[in-house]
Amino acid sequence: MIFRMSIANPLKKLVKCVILDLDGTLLSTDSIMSDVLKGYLVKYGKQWDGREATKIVGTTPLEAAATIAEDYKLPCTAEELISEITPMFSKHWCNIKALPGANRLIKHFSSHEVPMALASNSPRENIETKISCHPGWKESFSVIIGGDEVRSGKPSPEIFLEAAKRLNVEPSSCLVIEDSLPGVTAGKAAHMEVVAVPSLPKQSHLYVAADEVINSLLDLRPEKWGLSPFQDWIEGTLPLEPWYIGGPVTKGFGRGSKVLGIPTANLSTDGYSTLLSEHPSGVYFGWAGLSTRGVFKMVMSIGWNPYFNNTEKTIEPWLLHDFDEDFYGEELRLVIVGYIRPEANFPTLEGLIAKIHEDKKIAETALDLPLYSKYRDDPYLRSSV
Ligand code: ADP
Ligand code: RBF
Ligand code: MG
Repeated sequence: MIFRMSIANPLKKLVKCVILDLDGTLLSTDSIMSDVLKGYLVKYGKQWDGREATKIVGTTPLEAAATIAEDYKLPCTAEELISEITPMFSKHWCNIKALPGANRLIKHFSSHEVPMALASNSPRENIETKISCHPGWKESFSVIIGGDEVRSGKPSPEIFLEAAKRLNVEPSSCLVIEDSLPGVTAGKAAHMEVVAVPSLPKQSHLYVAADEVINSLLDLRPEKWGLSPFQDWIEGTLPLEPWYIGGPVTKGFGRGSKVLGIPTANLSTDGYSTLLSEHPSGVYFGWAGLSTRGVFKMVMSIGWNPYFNNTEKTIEPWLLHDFDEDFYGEELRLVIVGYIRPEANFPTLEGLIAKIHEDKKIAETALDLPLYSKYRDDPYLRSSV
């Protein structure tokens, strides 16, 4: 089937199948991994500092173990580390959450009969255990291949070539979706199309080999690859399972009103680090409740503000109402109901400002749709502290 292309979504290449990586692409394995390693290293009197994350993402279990054993000068071999850590890890297998957009993507491709393969460096048995905790996943994959079923794992193309063979398609008809650099290297070496979804922040510039780099699975546009587009976008917005965040309005960078003419009522991220890390950076919208002033439409960014390149992930809600005074310290409650776009960088400040005004229009209109307007009455917005 041929879909009409827009200028924003030109057709890149036609594919027939999708090959997915698991850890860091569909599952948020990294945070569980860090927790387990933290606990494990304590035994040796060492402290996990998270720096190794970039080095081990996408490597084989043996390579990852060797890196850790070496970096922390552990008195054990990589094999011993794996056998000690596996039982610690397996307790958590069903606590590994699906990444935002993973369930949506799997449902979409399986209902449109796009064959899907799962190709992961982790052993086949572990893959099976991890996906068994997510209803509907196992049945959606025509092919599942683990790192123990090939001679060499990613970055070798072998695992992807084997997946194409079992799917009975040419490698050039496969679209690989990967979060890691070794995975992207493997996909390109297999002569496949590769979409990178980096799992670690601020790394996208490293993924030059990928055919496209997106910020999260929410940004995947299957029609760019000749596949059926997602049908859940409504008037430029993607409805989400609502999520909630609140607290007293704090001082931000002091530039929203001054530099952009767009005030953003910042919330403290204390106590919300897990929630924030679970939501991809990007532009969202919803409803904002101020304890003494009422409920207002709201559009916001979450992230590092690429134009300003902040070091902290912040929440920047712009309430779509003219207030005649500041309201620092007041309790602000947010219900986030939809997604608009990933954060972007802009060549000029005017470009950024114009885009934020476009976001405002999109949010303002969309919030009148019954699907979003119903949350205006959510008791969370009006409840006192
Ligand atoms: P800061 O960097 O301290 O957040 P801003 O220039 O972004 O400063 O201004 C944000 C402040 O402006 C908010 O904390 C709030 O007190 C006030 N404010 C006034 N109108 C609005 C609005 N429509 N949306 C958000 N904040 C507003
Ligand atoms: N900052 C960016 O660097 N890139 C963006 O794409 C971006 N989008 C935004 C969208 C909305 C709706 C809002 C309210 C803010 C956005 N910002 C973005 C953040 C803006 O830079 C931030 O509010 C200021 O840095 C104030 O601290
Ligand atoms: Mg602000």
